[in-house]
Amino acid sequence: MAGLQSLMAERGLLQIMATHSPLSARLAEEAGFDGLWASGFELSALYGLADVSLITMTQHLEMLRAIAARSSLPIVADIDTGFGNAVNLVHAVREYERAGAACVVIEDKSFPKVTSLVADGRQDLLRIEEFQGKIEAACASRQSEDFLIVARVEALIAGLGQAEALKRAEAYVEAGADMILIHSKQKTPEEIEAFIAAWSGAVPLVLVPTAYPEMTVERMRATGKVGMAIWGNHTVRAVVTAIQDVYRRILAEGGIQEVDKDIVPVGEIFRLQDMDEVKDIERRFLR
Ligand code: SPV
Ligand code: MG
Repeated sequence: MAGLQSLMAERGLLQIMATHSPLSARLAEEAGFDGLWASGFELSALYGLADVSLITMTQHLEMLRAIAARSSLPIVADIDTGFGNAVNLVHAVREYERAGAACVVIEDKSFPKVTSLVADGRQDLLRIEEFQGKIEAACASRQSEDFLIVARVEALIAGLGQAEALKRAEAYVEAGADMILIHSKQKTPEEIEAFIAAWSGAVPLVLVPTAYPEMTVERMRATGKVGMAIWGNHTVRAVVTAIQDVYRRILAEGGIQEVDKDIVPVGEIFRLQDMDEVKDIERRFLR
């Protein structure tokens, strides 16, 4: 599998789709995305839980391994705060690299964290030096240079302003980060565009434009400084939209007779489960 650096060199901006399951990963690959975002928010939602460090590393890793087994796309692993301090992070980096991730994204919040996009969420950041230590530890504990360490700057989310965000991003690059994920929850792209304009371009940026959807692929490409766009929670939101609609209709329409034509046939699920291969194995080897 090509590393993310070489994919970026070849394709420019990579589009990375959120995933919470092997099934959604497979659909993202078939749709043509460049990579997968193993999102903590999506997996938390799958468990019906808030994204506040309740999901354990083991749960997240287990899902990532299952995803890696069913998709050949590079996986960008959202490891939140790294599950603790530099000691926990070293262990996490080793485990995620071994599990088949292409990259880890580590955010500069304290553990336990609060999800970034919620209004009035508690957003406590680590001291810059402490997070630099974590980034250095992460870089020192990877096996391959192709395994990217992405530092996620939450200063804008915490309302600390551009100067603090830039100071942190520069400090994290100095500590060895391969890319900077700069996150914002403003409803329009201006805050992020101001950051991008001020960014030296020492390493490429990663954006998660969930809160500011007018930030199109074209607009990100035009900056020349964005290496990855993460569509952060569009899989779980699409799933919830579809489920709510079908459930409502089955009750309102008195059965499944109307929705049947509007949802994929069972055969499509068989295809995604590789049932043809199962039949082939049975034909050849069951005696
Ligand atoms: C996630 O998808 O888990 C993220 C992105 O970290 S966000 O929830 O928008 O902060
Ligand atoms: Mg997350």
